[in-house]
Amino acid sequence: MRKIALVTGILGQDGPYLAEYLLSKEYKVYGMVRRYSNPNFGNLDYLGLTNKIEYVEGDMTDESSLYSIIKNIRPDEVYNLAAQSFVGGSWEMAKLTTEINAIGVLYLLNAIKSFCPTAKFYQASTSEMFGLQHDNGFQDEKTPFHPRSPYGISKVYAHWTTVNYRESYGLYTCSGILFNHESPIRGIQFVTRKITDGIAKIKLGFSSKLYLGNLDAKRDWGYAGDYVEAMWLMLQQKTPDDFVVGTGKNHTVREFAQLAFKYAGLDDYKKYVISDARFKRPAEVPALCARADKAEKVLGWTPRVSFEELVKMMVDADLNRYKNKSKIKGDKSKF
Ligand code: NAP
Ligand code: F7E
Repeated sequence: MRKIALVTGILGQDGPYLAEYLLSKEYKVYGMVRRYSNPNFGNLDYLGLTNKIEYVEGDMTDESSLYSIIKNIRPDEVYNLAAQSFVGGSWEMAKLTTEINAIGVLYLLNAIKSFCPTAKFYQASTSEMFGLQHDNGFQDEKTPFHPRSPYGISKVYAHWTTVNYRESYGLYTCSGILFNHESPIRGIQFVTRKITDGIAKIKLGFSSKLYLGNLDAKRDWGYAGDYVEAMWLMLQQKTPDDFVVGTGKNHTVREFAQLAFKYAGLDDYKKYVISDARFKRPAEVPALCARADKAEKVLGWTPRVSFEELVKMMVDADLNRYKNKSKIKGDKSKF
């Protein structure tokens, strides 16, 4: 019998990589999509997966849709990747962010508890829960949380609800505390993809400048294709638990930009990058870096793609995209 997995957030960045991984393990994969007049299957298309997935319509803010999906599919594993995941936008959309990322998880866990309590549940938690750390050191499963945005706060709620449903009802629930992970299908608003997309536009003459916010922020950036394996491994253990997942190395936004520009043959990034207050946040998370020893010890997980390989992969992908596009007039940096 093929195992059944339900993946919420299937159209985002991680959904397609996870689906690809699960399909390689012969799972039947159901992907939950919101109702749109024109849903965007671009990321699934990019990996050639669009026709390999069964789609179900549901929304994290609509309890009854989640109940119906769990009742009808009765999944073996549920991967909750759906979220309003853009930190920068979460101040402007604090209520929506909370409804999707926090209350939505409560609805989904209640659906599992009521209709399919044997399902194993993965919650996409985040290093943003650590937020402000004063020691400029490493964060692991024992590090106290200090979220700095409505996004981070919503994820702390979802994290503790995930833990609480394990402790209260004996459900198999895991919280994967993942640090930043990127790829050629990363959303265009996130800084890494904004940089590589911007470089491709500059390199091919579609644009001349790149507008960024805080260049001194430090992040632990890994490759999304590596991180979905950790999600799956968490649900294959004898007992459910929570894990930090990251590379253990961090870099500033400036270092990412510098390397990416250089790799594209544009030696001096300073000629192109403009500091723009629009992209600074009301409260910044200055530096994050994972200590993922537990994931390595218990799950046997380590990242494969290095920072340098990741930067190159993303620059190459965006250069190829723009080589295939007709010339866009003007310099309209929207984000
Ligand atoms: P992403 O690209 O933003 O994808 C999120 C997906 O959630 C999108 O496909 C979106 O659907 C869907 N979604 C949003 N609101 C929804 C709603 N109300 N109902 C149903 N679906 C909804 O995010 P990602 O980078 O793949 O990340 C996956 C998960 O991991 C997220 O929960 C994120 O918060 C978390 N996370 C990400 C990172 C990272 O570095 N990438 C690190 C730690 C944790 P539409 O396509 O319809 O908009
Ligand atoms: O910002 C700085 C910004 O938006 C990274 C999400 O997947 O990872 C992601 O959240 C850093 C921040 O990612 C710009 O201020 C400078 O310090 O790429 P980001 P994020 O906020 O770390 C975590 C783990 C998640 O869970 C989230 O869902 O870069 N930065 N200039 C900029 N950021 C953006 N977006 N745009 C700029 O122009």
